[in-house]
Amino acid sequence: INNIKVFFFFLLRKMSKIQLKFPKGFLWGAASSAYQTEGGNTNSDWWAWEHSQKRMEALKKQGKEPLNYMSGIACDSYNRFDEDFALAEHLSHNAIRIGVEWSRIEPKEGVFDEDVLDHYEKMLQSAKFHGLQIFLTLHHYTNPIWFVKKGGFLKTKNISFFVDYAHHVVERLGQYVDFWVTINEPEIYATQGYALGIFPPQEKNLFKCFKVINNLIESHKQISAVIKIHSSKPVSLALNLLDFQPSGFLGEVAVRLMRYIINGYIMRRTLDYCDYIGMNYYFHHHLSWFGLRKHSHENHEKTDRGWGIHPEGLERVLLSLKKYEKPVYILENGLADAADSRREKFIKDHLYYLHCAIAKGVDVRGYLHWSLTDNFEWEEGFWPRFGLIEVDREDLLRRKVRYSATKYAEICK
Ligand code: IFM
Repeated sequence: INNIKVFFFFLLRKMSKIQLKFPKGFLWGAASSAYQTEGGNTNSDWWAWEHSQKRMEALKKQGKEPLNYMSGIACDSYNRFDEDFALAEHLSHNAIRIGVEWSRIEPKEGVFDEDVLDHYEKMLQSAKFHGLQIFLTLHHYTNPIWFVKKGGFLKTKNISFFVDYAHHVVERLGQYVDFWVTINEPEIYATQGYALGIFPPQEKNLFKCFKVINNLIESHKQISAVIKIHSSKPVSLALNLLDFQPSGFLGEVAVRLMRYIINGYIMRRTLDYCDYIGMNYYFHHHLSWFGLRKHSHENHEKTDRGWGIHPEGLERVLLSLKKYEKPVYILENGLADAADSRREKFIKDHLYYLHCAIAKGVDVRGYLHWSLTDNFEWEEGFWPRFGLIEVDREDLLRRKVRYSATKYAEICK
């Protein structure tokens, strides 16, 4: 019956301007992270890496200008957060995902900067003032330098430092937070940093990667226990879930395996410590036989980063979560699109398939587009433009609302 319903929705949508109804209380908004927007995070391992000789030389060898790959002042959101939240309100958002930066809050081991905590309190108050429910991320790829010197997440005994920091944040800022996000994309953090050698510390060691993943899982468990004591608000991680599609019998086997390992490993081990499922959706992989994979077909439409656009995959991923019987929030979904020529359709198509999943019984309660503003896209620097709002780097970081943002605003409204 559900399939027939979805089919007719599809037909009607093709034929007319049908309005899809989303559940009451659905959260609409955008997401960002501290390091990618704040600027000036000099105590962070990423900052140290961006300025390292090794990194600069590697960039020069590729004919790239190192300055374009340094976060620097980023979007200056450390100072301009109120302006950004006002724009989100103006765009009819009712929720926002933001982060706090550990290396600012605890620049030295055991030293918590009260001025910085006061600053973050003002930031959260501002988000509330602008009518936004807050998803607060505690860890989004970056660490204090002192923590990394101790071995970072490679060492199980270091988990306690992270938990201690989280404890401070929960006690000090918890009253403003509606949803906790402990760790953003632990699997991406670990694979990019410890298996593929892309993020700092640029290791290529599967054993270390696995160790880091397990220590992040343990960190999440311990922090969720702290949150249970000091805050009544729901907690989850932000997992980057992929859509895998098979071709041929061997492809089917590969897909099942990948779904079990890549999407399932952290999920299964943390589910009892999550009140909701927080997920990011960007990728589709077409598997023909084990080990051989393609992002998407050659001629498929792609984002500026070359990622295939597969909105229908979102429905498949969401349906795979139904069995867990937990509310789901999309904590990130977006595209690099400097010309803003694909974003409106991208958003509408993803929301259409999200709605299909709801119609088939998945309890999806919110959608946060990545990202509110253009920002520092990690190893790629500033060129990928993910923002609903452009940040003009040639004009004092002036914010300019993109056309697609106004179309998304109509839906939010
Ligand atoms: O910019 C990143 C974000 O920090 C984590 N998720 C994916 C985004 C786009 O690459």
